[in-house]
Amino acid sequence: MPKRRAALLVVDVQNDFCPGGALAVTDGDRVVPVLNRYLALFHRKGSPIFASRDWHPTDSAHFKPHGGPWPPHCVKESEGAAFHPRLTLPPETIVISKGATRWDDGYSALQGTTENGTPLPLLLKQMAVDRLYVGGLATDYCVKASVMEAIKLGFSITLLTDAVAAVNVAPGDEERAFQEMIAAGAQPATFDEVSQTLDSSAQKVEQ
Ligand code: VGL
Ligand code: ZN
Repeated sequence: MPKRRAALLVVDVQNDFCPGGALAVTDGDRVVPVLNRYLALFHRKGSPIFASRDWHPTDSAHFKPHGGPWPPHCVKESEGAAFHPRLTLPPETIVISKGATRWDDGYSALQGTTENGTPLPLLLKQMAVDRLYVGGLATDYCVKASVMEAIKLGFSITLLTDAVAAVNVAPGDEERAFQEMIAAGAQPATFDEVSQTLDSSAQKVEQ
């Protein structure tokens, strides 16, 4: 049997979703230091790391001026679409772009592709990844959409509850998003729990 493994998926930690950005999540940048700890942990374990980014064309139908619900944000190649400057992505990080065509909202990272067009689900299968540890922005949109789609596709999910932040268009959206993901099978965890789990599974392999 091929070796099954865990990977980290950092969702949309981009300037436009952080304070001062075009679609800022309240305190969105508070996820950065804790995600940096997860990034260091997965890097040290040699586990795959994926970072998704919203990567929209200027005329995206997902933008208000073109009939969508959102102010323009994360326009591909723009400063707003860049990863947060303090997010320390290791060099082996695989960047996944999504929402890159006019008609594609791209909420779920599982709809995204690598630079050369490989869809993320195909890549995960090729890499024998069976569990995704998911954190980032925003809990009630792209994190939720990514988690729900990954579960549908058969992946196990650990939701990094100390490394997500919500848009909260309506009060309580974050809480409802948590409930929906957990009801679908996502397992909530925080940094200490994840680091213990990864350390003990590494020991099991060695025995
Ligand atoms: C997102 C709204 C619009 C997200 C992306 O990354 O959660 N939210 N586009
Ligand atoms: Zn978007």
